[in-house]
Amino acid sequence: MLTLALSKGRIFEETASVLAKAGIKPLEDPEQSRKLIIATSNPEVRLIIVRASDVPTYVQFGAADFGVAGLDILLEKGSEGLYVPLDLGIARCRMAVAVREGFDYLAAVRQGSRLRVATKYVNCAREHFANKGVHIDTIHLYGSMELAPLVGLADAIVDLVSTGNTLRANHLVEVESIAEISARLIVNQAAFKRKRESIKPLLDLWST
Ligand code: PRT
Ligand code: MG
Repeated sequence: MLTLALSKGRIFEETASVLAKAGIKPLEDPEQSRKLIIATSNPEVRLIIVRASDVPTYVQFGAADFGVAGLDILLEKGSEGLYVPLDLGIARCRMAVAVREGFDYLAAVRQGSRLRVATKYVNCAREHFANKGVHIDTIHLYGSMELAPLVGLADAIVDLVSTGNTLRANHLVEVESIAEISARLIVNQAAFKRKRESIKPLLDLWST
């Protein structure tokens, strides 16, 4: 039996076509069902539904053999114990720095001001600004980062942007791009050795 860890929402939706390539069809829709373990048309493959940021944890500990995780999550949490063989090219976006319209970010950086940065990607933010030589205080949020600059909680945010609609709707502007993001297949290293015969054909299908 192979266990694949996925998160609901865009990762599940966009992974469906990748799974279909290998003839794997979930027997229930996780958006409708409350089940956290979902059987598939392939009796040897089941899905577990977890929070996006928990996918690497399940795979690292071998509770799932493989999973689909955004590069954002991997950059933030590291990928120790994981084999990351494939960029699935789905759930694309970019990690970026954004500020309130009218906030003079370049001037703040030039003046060496200490910036307050709200984000769920604290490690990525620290690394990005350290590389620029900009001092920051990070404020760790779990969602709705876009609100922080509007109510004076932060000068800037580090968040994911795809269409840019959320930034525009909240009068924020992107001032720097940090990384291009897409979803990666991650595999437990021990499982990859032990279950190579069942995992390898899937990897071959998905890498073409
Ligand atoms: O929502 P929840 O708190 O449960 O978890 P999550 O937000 O981590 O999961 P989910 O399903 O929203 O995202 C899963 C993965 O999808 C992320 O880890 C990314 O790798 C990828 N992804 C791709 C995105 C986006 N695009 C994206 N646009 N994740 C989030 N967003 C959000 C972004 O944070 C911002 O609030 O969408 C908003 C911006 O979108 P635009 O189109 O308005 O620019
Ligand atoms: Mg989300």
